[in-house]
Amino acid sequence: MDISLLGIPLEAGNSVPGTLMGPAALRTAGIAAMLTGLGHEVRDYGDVVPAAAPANLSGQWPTCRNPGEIKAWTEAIHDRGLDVLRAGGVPIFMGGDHALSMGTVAAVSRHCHETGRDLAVLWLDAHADFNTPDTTPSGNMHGMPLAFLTGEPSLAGLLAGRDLVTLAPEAIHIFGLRSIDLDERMRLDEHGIDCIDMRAIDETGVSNLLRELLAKLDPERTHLHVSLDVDFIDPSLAPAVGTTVPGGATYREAHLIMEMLHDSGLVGSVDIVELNPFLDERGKSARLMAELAASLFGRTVLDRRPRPTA
Ligand code: EXY
Ligand code: MN
Ligand code: MN
Ligand code: MN
Repeated sequence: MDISLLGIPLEAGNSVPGTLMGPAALRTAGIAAMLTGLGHEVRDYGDVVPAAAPANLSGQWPTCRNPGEIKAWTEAIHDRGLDVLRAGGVPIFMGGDHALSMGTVAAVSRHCHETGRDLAVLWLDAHADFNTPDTTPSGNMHGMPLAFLTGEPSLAGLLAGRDLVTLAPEAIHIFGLRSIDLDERMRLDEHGIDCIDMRAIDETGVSNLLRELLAKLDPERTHLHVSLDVDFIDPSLAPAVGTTVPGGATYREAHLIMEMLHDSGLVGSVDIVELNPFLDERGKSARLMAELAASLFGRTVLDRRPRPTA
C-alpha cells in the first residue's frame, strides 16, 4: 500500500509547548522504516508550513488562544492534506496538537465528497474535543475540532473559502472518553454523537465495541478516518502529552484496535496527534505511536484477514 507522511508541527491549539516537535519525534522513532519494513511504499511529504498568521483575530474569538494562528494553520493543513489525498495513498498526518484535525478531517471530508465515499471518523481520545468558543474552559482550540467539523457556526470562519463539507454527527465515533466538560456533555447528547467511554470499554471490551462499529460500515463505500490522540492511551505507557488523564487504554487494547482496523481494510487516513516529546521518557511514547501505526498497517503476529476463495 502507498502511505503518505505529512508532518504538522502545530502547537498553537494548546497551552503546553512541545507538540511542534511531534512530527520529528515520530520520524526519529522510525515510523517510515517500520512501514517500509511491512512492504509499503512510504513517501514523506515533509511538514506543513502555514501562511503568515493573519491580523490578530482575538476580537473575533475573544475566548480562544491563538485564533489567528489556528485559522492560518487550518487553511494550510486543509490545502496540503487535500493535495496528499488526491495524490492517492493513505495519509498519516503527524501532529502537532488536535486542532490540526480541523484541517485534516476537512480535507478528508472534501476528498470523500469528490470520490463518492462515505466518511466515518473513529476518534480515539480521553476527551470529546467538542467544545465551542462559548463552552471552552481553557480557550485551547485543540478542544474544539469536532465542534468545528460538525458545522459549529461560531467556528466556521477558521476555514475561509474552502466550503467545509460538514460531518454528520452519526459519522463520528469517540472511543476512550474519560474527561468531558459539563456543557460539552450536553452538546454531545443534543447532537447524538456516539460516545464510548472507558467504562463501556471496561465492561464490554474494545473488540466487541469496535466489531459492532465496523459491522455498521459499508466496506464498498466507507472511508474510515482514525484520529489517534496520545492521551487515549494510559499515561503510564504514553506520558508525552499535555492533557494526560489516568485510566487510559492498555498497550494491548491500543494494538488490538489497530490490528482489527487493519483487518477491516476500511482505514483511508490517520491523524497521530498531541505527541509532546518534551514530556516523553526517552522516546517511549513516540516509539509506541510509531508501533501502533505499524499495527494499523499490518504488523501482526498472525494474518487473520479472510483468505481469498480459490
Ligand atoms: N475539554 C478540555 C478543553 O476543552 O480545554 C480539554 C481538552 C483537551 C483536548 C485534547 C486534544 O484532546
Ligand atoms: Mn483516496
Ligand atoms: Mn484530542
Ligand atoms: Mn485528548
